[in-house]
Amino acid sequence: MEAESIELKPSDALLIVDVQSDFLPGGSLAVPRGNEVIAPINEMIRLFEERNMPIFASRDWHPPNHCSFREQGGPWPPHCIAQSAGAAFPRTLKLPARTRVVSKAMRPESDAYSCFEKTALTDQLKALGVRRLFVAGLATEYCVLNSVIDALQAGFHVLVLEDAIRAISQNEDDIKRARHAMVGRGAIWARSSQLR
Ligand code: VGL
Ligand code: ZN
Repeated sequence: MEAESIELKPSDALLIVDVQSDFLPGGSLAVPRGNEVIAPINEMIRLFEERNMPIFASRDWHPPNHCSFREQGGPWPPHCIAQSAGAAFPRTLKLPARTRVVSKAMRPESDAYSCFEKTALTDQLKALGVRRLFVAGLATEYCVLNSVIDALQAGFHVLVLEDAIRAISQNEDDIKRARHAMVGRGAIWARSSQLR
């Protein structure tokens, strides 16, 4: 059976979560097959560009002494240090110049998996009249999960594009748990090829 198509509406926005070089193969906190999100995201960018609809890209933008780094007692290797090559969006990701960039977790003492945490994203979206978000990016069980939960909490309709997200964990149960946490709160699971 063919999946239903999803018609884009003027009140939609695309939210690309943390597609940064450090999260791609070869990066310091590589998400396995993270590079596979780029092609479907580029296709969605094209659709949103055609209609001149909002495109947001979040980025992890840590100071060199960030609390999530192992040297500081955190769980992660250093990654996405502000201004570094690893924090940059990859050249293969075709972000238009008008993309609204949301930087997060910029202070040494606090981490933020959600791009809504201590950012102006909710206000920016509401100011643009956005009601529905198409979410893609990295990583499924961290920043995608927490951003989707906060988006739903803020009252947005959320579609998660399953072919345009990848997880750090390769454990199917972890991935299932993340999906259930999103769908259980009202997120819609979809594929980028359904967008029209
Ligand atoms: C992320 C781990 C650490 C993410 C950010 O973007 O999912 N994961 N920092
Ligand atoms: Zn981080």
